[in-house]
Amino acid sequence: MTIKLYDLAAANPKIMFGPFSWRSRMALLHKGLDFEVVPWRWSDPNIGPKGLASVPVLHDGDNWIGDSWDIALYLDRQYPDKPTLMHGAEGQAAAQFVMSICGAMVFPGAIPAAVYQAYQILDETSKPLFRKSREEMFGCTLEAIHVGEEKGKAGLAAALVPFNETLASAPFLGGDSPTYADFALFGVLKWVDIVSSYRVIDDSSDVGKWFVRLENMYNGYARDVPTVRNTR
Ligand SMILES: N[C@@H](CCC(=O)N[C@@H](CS)C(=O)NCC(=O)O)C(=O)O
Repeated sequence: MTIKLYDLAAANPKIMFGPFSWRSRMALLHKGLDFEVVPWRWSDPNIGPKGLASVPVLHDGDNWIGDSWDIALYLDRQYPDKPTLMHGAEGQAAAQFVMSICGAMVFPGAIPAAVYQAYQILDETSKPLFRKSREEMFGCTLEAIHVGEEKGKAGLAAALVPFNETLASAPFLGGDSPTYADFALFGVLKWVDIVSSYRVIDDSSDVGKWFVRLENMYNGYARDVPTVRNTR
């Protein structure tokens, strides 16, 4: 049975943009496993026999896994003969460090550009659920968080400074080839990229060049997905 990965979908189900799900998508691609992405909306029922309430969810045989980090650990454990996502404890620590920086800096830098744009592409049933949960989380309205293109680009660029410095001297956070540390950051940026009406990432920066490098890998999988800019 083909592996299934549930991802967050817009009103147009071809547009799937969950930041954590993108971490898992890249992990599956890196391992060279066949998989199918299943669109899931905020208004849909919980997923699988365990009633998992957030995406990504990975369904592989009898296994249902409902957290992106657990999915990464599972894939390396279950498929040790495929390319590794993390080289043991050292690689896991590096990936967790990147995830922490994403939580502390990259998400806060990206949210003003992305969150209201993400809301606007949802189906009408999901919109109020998303608005309520996010407004409770941020303590203000989605409109109050939202910034336009100039501030959106500048806010994200400021949050990416440490990564620019790293990627100026290595093609990937993992060194010569990507590891889960790369996918942890890429997931957040692909979310912003998919939901935004303009290209938020500066393609001329070292992070921008790295982003394009990853988009082009795995037969251009990430490059070729539907976004709000290429899908009507
Ligand atoms: N810790 C989870 C977080 C996943 C998460 O927050 N997913 C969001 C989408 S970006 C979600 O599915 N939210 C649904 C909800 O809260 O109802 C992971 O890394 O997989």
